[in-house]
Amino acid sequence: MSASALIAVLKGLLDQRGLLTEPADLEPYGHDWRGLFSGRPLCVALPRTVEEVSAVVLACSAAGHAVVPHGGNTGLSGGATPDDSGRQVVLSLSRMAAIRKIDVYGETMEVEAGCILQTAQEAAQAQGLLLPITLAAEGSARIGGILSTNAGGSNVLRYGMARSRVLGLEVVTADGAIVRGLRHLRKDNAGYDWKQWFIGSEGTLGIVTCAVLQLAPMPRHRVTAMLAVPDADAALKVLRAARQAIGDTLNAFELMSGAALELVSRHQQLRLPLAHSPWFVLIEAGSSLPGLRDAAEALLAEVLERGEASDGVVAESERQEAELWALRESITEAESKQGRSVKHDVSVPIPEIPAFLAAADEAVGRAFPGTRINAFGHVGDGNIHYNLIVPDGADGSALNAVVHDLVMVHGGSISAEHGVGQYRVGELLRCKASPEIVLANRVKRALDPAGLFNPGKVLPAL
Ligand code: 2HG
Ligand code: ZN
Repeated sequence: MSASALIAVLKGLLDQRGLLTEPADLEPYGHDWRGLFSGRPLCVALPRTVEEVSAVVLACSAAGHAVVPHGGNTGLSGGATPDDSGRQVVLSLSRMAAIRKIDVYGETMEVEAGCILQTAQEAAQAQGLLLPITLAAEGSARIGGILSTNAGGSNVLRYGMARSRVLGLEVVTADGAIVRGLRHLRKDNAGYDWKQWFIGSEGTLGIVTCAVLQLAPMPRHRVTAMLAVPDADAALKVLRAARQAIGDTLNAFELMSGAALELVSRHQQLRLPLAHSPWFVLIEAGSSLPGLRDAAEALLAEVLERGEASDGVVAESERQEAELWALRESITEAESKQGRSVKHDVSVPIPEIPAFLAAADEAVGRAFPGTRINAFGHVGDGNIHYNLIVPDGADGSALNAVVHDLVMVHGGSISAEHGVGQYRVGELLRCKASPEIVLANRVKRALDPAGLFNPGKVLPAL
């Protein structure tokens, strides 16, 4: 079937606003947030129901055109950007954005894939509940993209990755079948837990259209503190002290280099509440029981006394809390204003963090003088964003190899929370053991034998 015939079929399946074909309308779907990846979609389909998603998938399959699912386009690995063949159909879930149900007894939410994370968070909060997925991009990221990439964020330490919130899923598979698994059950061992195949596989195995998410009680008290620490080793000591003192309440334990915060104060005009230090940590804890603030202040006094931290501030108001978080969450934007960056979203076992950082700094400094290291991350779960701001023309692949080889030496992963997309396919094949790649290819062939969904993402195209 020709491309124009497919467009005519899709027009017939969708309502008036359901298909974009004009170049100006396609433009935002042709590149990622960073402007690193670009492509040319044939058209953008915007279905309103799961039945329409199924019909679009079947039409594309019959016509031999690949489908590229698209959420809020906040990904950092190019997973939602089509190729430049001009043949791929982008499938945006943005019009399937309803919150279908909130169950206050079971603490669950049934939400469609196109719902923006922040909207879902606010709906949970209105019922006195917490949707504990927290990301810098939560104002634009959509539930479908978050689940398809198994997004992380700053609360993984307490609440786990996006995967761990999912009780039920509805997906459309490559044969157009609608698989309805929207169960609100914590316990469900009736056969394979197939929803896990679609979470984190970045739209390469099927289209997530709706999910049941496990919410949590909303902690009524919160405390946020920022500490200056001399080195990464001291940050781990503070983490251990915090785990022992207030561990069951710890939402987030973030690490930021002094260099990262220098970028933030330069480009975002945000003021640091503490004097310069090589490293900083940002700690957030939440509890429904009183006394958290006293415990946090005692913790601060203890780590200052032992010299594990050199300075610290506990937020006095919600506004100050927001200001502390703004520093952490502006790093990505400040980095993009500084220049071209080569990102590494890596994780290592927590005790390896200081040794990994030292080895990577040394190797990068030796092999690529002039590179500016922008290291920060979610140290409480071992995820470091080891980003390098490089001169134009720098060889990104060579930098990746140096950093990722060290990640492997330290027992880590080359993709902690941002997925593989198209950015890391080569490095995944290089770094992951071949039986794991063979297994992944077998799953891909079983669920999507014609390579309909998001070809070239996560794995090379079939
Ligand atoms: C964060 O932790 C995000 O702020 C973005 O995951 C990380 O820009 C990055 O590399
Ligand atoms: Zn992150």
